[in-house]
Amino acid sequence: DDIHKRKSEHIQYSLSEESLGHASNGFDAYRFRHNALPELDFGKINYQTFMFDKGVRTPFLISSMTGGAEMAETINRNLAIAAEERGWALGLGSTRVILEKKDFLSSFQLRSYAPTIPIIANLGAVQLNYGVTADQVKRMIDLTEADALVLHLNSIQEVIQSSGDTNFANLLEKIDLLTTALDIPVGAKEVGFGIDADNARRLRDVGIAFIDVAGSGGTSWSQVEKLRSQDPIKKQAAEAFAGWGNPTARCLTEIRNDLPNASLIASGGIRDGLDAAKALALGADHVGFARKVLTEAVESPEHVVEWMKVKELELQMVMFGIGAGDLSALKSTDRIE
Ligand code: FMN
Repeated sequence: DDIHKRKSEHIQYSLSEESLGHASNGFDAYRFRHNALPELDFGKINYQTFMFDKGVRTPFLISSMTGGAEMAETINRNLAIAAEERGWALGLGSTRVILEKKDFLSSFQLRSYAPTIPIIANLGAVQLNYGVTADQVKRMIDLTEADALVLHLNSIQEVIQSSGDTNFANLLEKIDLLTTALDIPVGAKEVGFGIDADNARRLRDVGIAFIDVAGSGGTSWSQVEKLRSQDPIKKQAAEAFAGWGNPTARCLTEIRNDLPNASLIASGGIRDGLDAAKALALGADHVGFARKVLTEAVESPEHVVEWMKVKELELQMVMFGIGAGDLSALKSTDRIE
């Protein structure tokens, strides 16, 4: 399973409708109650915030996607240029490949395109069971000039992927050692099946500084790997998981309820600025998009920027629609039911 071929196929298949599966993101159960008298100047609505002590123009981020494939270099450059222009944070795809091969390092070196925004490096947590050391992770962070690292938890994906890394035993202990060894914030994310409150607490207890729930409702990694798989047994088993996962909205409400001070990112099936606004109102501090932005990133930075402007306007309109002048007002609104 050549890693570069795999990454290219991930991009290709995750753009197909079938990669969506049929799980819900949970946001349709909520509605905002319109406020006809917002008592606000639309143009003065402000959704700026902070991430890892950096001021950012928006609470949005591009979720960890790609790198290490031919197409990924263009995609990542397009994403980085657009994110810098609009003040979005940028998640990198799994940065493990740069430990293995120097060829694709340039697809992860995006600081020159994105000098001011938060950049988040990414690694499969399971790699800690397959020989990746804290020193190697430090090198990854240096090479990418990242502000933070996020470890992804992708158990089900690894099972369907050919020769996947499926030993997920004793990971908490390894994560604990890693968070102690690093001097930047280390977060944890799923890749589309969600992190619940129990696991958020277990992760917090081993030094995890932020959680990206990456719940269901969007890209389904059992579906993506099903589409790639040549193995008829795995293909059939993957099909049964097309509706698997904890809905993103539910992960947020559970974690916010149990861990009121957790630093929380919402992602997984976020379609638009309305879903994003609901996520913020339900307890998220930031909101991430993956698949939706990928469809623009294969085109050009301008396509990404235009798409970002739509998401920002949708958020601003929700805030106007409920009379929330800034993010703290949106987060404490009682106009969600
Ligand atoms: N998540 C990771 O943590 N690391 C990755 O390397 C990674 N690669 C991805 C590649 C592609 C092409 C896509 C679409 C997603 C990838 N993801 C990866 C998962 C996303 O970060 C996100 O958690 C997931 O797609 C759910 O968000 P969505 O419904 O908006 O797509």
